[in-house]
Amino acid sequence: MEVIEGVFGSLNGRNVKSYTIKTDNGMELTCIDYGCIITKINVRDREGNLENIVLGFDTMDEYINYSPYFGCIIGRTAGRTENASFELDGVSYELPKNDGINNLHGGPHGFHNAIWDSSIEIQENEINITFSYTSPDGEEGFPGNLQVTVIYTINNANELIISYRAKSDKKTIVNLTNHSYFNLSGNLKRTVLHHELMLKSDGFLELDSSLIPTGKVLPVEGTVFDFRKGRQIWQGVESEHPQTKLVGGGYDHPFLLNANNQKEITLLDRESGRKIEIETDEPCVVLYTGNMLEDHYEIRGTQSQKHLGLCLETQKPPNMINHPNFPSSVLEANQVYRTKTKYSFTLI
Ligand code: G6D
Repeated sequence: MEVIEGVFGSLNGRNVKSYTIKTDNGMELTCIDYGCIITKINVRDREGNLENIVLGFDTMDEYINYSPYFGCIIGRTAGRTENASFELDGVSYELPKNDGINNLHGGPHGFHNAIWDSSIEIQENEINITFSYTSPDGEEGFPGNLQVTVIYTINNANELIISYRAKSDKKTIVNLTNHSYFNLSGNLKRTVLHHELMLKSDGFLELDSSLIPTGKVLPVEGTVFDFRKGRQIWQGVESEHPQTKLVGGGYDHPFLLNANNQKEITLLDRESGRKIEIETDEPCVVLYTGNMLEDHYEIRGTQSQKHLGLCLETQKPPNMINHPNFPSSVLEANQVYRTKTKYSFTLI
């Protein structure tokens, strides 16, 4: 395996480091310590063409000016928090209202635009990039000094494993994810409308008009939300289902996973032959099909547009902080938060 370290740019006088990892089997991944952003993943198609399969930029200015969370780590909390507030043990905490009256993805100064400390460990068949960040008590309204570690492991099996660990000195809430937008066509030749997704999920969370989960689980049976046997994305984009129309034509929904670490998520593109298999220990994955991607900027020469990429954000159900029916995002003082998601890049 090969590693190239470099300087991607700078922010407020601090250099932003980049790491490019090349496996012995044709996969390349570049990430930076600003938001732990994955800026590029190159994998081969069935003809052997090595092309990029994620939405990303090559300059800090583009990330700062245009990026809707391309490739970054989201925290302290993925998704929307209703009324930008939550209560723990009778104490109410107020978060920034950066999505109408709600909080989105931990606020405007969340983990996505922090510069993390980073280090690299090189082994024969895998490379570990460790990002660490201390979120001070009260940052973006969250209680507790939270120490976070995210490790990107890239190995010669062409896998990316993201391991999350966090610990707080006070009771708080934590719900981390990676917000990469995938497009398996290669160098954004096509949208994701004809990508095929398989999800082992019998139910998804209904959203209200401000995209907050209502707490109601809707069965996928007989709807365009049924991905159990595979489905192409355009079917949801063109659907008249009130929930697909609510989110701008497509999906932006948390799906409850029936299983963990059993190839529960598969995304494939038959034209290129590329496939990603995702396994996680998280109870939920948010499928977001880029319904709100804007078109006033280019991505490496391709005009941005709706459905140019899709996200599969493994996490706990958003906004379910103390809900009796769902896994909670509450983290007790000195409890260790630990989750892991594996992405395997292969061919059909
Ligand atoms: C939109 O509703 C979606 C979110 O799910 C997504 O994370 C964001 O765009 C980038 O707000």
